Amino acid sequence: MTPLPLRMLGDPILRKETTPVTSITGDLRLLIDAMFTTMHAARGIGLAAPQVGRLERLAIVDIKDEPIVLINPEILASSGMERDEEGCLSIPDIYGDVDRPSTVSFRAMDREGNVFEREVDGLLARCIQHEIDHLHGKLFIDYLSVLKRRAALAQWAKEKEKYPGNVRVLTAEEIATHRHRAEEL
Ligand code: K1U
Ligand code: ZN
Repeated sequence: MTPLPLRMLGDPILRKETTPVTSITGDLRLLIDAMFTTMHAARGIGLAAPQVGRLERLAIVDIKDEPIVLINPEILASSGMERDEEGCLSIPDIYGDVDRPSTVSFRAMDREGNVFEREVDGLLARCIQHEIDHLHGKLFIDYLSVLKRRAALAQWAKEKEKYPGNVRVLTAEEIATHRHRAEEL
């Protein structure tokens, strides 16, 4: 499956609210598969539909070979607070420390349409919160202090020149490296 082009900071779709998914169709499953291919080729641990130009309320995460599909995810409860570094496939090479609840419980639907609930912590909790934010038009840079956000945006002003039209098309080399790694598993 071919990776999808990634939308970069500056593309208005990243600031839009998504629309809840009402039925699990073959097209939705194809989108999920294409998102996994894209996320793995881009070396990410999560990906939300707006990052590939879609407004379905859908995200995926994969930390340590545990792929999770999140359809219409919602946080039910959270506790604790932890500061850690985040990155974003839509803002490559920009990182920042973000405070987030360290443990969250959430409800979502999987690719079969089954509703499930889970409590998670650590990097998985952080990644799921980051992806749910994407589904509501929010980005990790929104949590930075005014000074740190200004510095991040100044750095991005240079980086973004690599992405004409606010789109990142993965190179054949990036895709081949991902294929090679996938075949080894
Ligand atoms: O949604 C995305 O943009 C994917 C993003 C997920 C994420 C990473 C780190 C913390 C929270 C959410 C990425 O996969 S960025 C690339 C990455 O693998 C990474 C970057 C920093 C720390 C850990 C992983
Ligand atoms: Zn992101």
